Amino acid sequence: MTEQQRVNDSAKNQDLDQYRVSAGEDLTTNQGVRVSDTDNSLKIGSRGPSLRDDFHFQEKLTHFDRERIPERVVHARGSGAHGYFQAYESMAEYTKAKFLQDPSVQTPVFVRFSTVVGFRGSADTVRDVRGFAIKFYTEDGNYDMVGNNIPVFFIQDAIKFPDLVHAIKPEPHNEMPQAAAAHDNFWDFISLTPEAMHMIMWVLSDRALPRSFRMMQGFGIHTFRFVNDQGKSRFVKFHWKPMLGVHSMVFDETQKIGGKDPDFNRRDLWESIEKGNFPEYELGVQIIAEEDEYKFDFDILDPTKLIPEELVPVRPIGKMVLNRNPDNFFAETEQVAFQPSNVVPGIDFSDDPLLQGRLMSYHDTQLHRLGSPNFTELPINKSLCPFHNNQRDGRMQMRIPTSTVNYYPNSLGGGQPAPSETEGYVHYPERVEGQKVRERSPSFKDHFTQATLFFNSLSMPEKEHIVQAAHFELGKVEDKGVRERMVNLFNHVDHELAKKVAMGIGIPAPTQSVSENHGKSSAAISQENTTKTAKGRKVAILAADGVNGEQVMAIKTALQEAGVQAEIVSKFKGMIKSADGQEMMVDKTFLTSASVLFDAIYVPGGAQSSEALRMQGDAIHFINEAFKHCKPIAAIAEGVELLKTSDIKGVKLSDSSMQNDGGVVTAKTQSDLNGFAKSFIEAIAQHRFWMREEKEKVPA
Ligand code: HDE
Repeated sequence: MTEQQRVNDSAKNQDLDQYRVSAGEDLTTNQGVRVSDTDNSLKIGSRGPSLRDDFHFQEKLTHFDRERIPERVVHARGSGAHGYFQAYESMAEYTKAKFLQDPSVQTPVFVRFSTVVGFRGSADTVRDVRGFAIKFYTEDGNYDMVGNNIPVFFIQDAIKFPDLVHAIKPEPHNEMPQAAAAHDNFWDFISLTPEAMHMIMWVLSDRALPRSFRMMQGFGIHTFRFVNDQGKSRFVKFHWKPMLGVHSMVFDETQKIGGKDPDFNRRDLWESIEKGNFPEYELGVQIIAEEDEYKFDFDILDPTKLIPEELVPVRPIGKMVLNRNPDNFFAETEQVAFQPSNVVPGIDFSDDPLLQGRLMSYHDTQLHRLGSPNFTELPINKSLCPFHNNQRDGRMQMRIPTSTVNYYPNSLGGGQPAPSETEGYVHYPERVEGQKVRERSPSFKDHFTQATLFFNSLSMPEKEHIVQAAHFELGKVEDKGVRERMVNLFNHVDHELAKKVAMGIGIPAPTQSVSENHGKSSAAISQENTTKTAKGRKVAILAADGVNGEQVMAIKTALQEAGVQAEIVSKFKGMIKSADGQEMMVDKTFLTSASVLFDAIYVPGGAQSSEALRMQGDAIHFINEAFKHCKPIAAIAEGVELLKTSDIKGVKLSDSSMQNDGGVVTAKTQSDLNGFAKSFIEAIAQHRFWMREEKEKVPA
């Protein structure tokens, strides 16, 4: 079966088909009455007052007046995609979840990626956590895995969530800043909430600036349970690993993209799917036996902790492929309603107090947002398997229940619908005892060991990015007391880190460390250790009339073969003519694009082209900026001469044979175009050349 057939064959796709409507031919009212004129309201005389008789005008405006629903209180900005999940092998030993039994079964999924803090129209590339929510339409009902791209959370108890969100959202008096944590209220709250420090380290790291939704991890965060058909339970943590590796951008770049293309991540997801470059993620699990619940030096119910992969390896159990864009943003991506409480037999909850609160909050928020308990009947939310119960009426009931009884038990309806003795969901009969208390477990008290573990696990450039991010975030905090308290908290994580942070935010460096750094690390945490591939990247080819056609086409073809998209960027849209007379289409101009929207740049030769670009400040800026952001740059022949006129420093440019110095691949001649392309593609796979950051910065 081809991928396209598979997409069309998906059970959910077929299910959605009954709801799809085309634009139609004749314009009608919502009652189906054909409309004769939709541009002029009904009036007495062409300059006279409008008439109440104009039912079309009234319907058109009143519908328009009600077109907005409350945006999500968090995760308002999101992008969705359809796809499927397929298990690698049967997981029957661990769980009876039907979608994890048979490796030949493809379970339809709908995924929504999101930022957390910004409003629905905010920029994609802000420093923030990303939501990673999946609805599995399984044969046993819908299962929602509502996770994030960071494996831990800010707080340990759901009762603090409104405070956290109030603090991070724009301030209440002036509604500033938008989609940013860099303000007094947030850091005030954090400086008084030491349990957040592990999460804060992740949020200040490159993880909060994903290059693409296709290149970020997902985590269930909480500990859940797998339960098999014998009723045996094991604890489980969920991980999604992107097949393209985990990659990020630099903060300066993301801030610029916020203006150049606020839809950057959404567009990337959409275009990749349209082009058939389907995003893929592997689902992995960490499984912990019940008897091992207490064997760690942290509590597995504490959502501010991860389980290092060195202690419990992640076992890959299946793959998710996203292969279809939604037909309609509102009907699907906006109306989709995720709930961590949507589980299927074989998956159960733990007593994590953050998870426990979420089990209530999501249902509540959907009732508010979508306005009726019948939101489960919206096409995107409807389970693929039938559902029957006596919860019937309420706003916008879409179905027509035909049974004359609506209660249980009944005899008049043949006793149906009746609970299923064999297939019904049975909650894991966990034994619990204790007194009612408002307390935090003493096992939740250590807030710094894993924050330090995270910091220790990073490469030098990643550590440096944390310091810079802290300088930015806390640099925007007016209140000195808040900044002092934050330095104190960083001092609990790592003394050297605290000193560096203090230096940039006008606070005296702490003179003593609070506790010795334990020196432990976990390799899986650093993005340096991720999959590295050129696949899925985007390259700008800078060119003007007189460019060397062969040098453009040969490299473009090689890039495409490696799964890299290449676009010609020039001064004007339209066509340029190469030195050998080929007409080449310009994809973007220096006005409609920017280096920040590409992963790498290539400057082919051609004396006339090189000279024209030299005279264009925008072209030179393009090169400087890409260099500043540590991106691979390739140039050949006269293209190398152009690089020499830019501000890039500290790398050797070829005067004879081909060379790659710190991600700048240059060749004086085109004697080995294949080798040149290979070297450039290897550089693209490296993603960034951080050593440039240690040197003097290029102005851009
Ligand atoms: Fe959410 N969260 N959350 N959250 N969350 C919502 O539900 C909430 C938390 C996450 O694309 C809301 O439908 C509480 C952790 C995602 O539609 C709301 C707590 C994690 C999405 C809500 C948390 C998440 C949401 C707002 C503290 C990662 C977007 C709109 C206990 C495991 C789903 C909505 C989408 C959305 C409540 C913390 C992930 C208000 C009370 C931890 C991915 O119900």
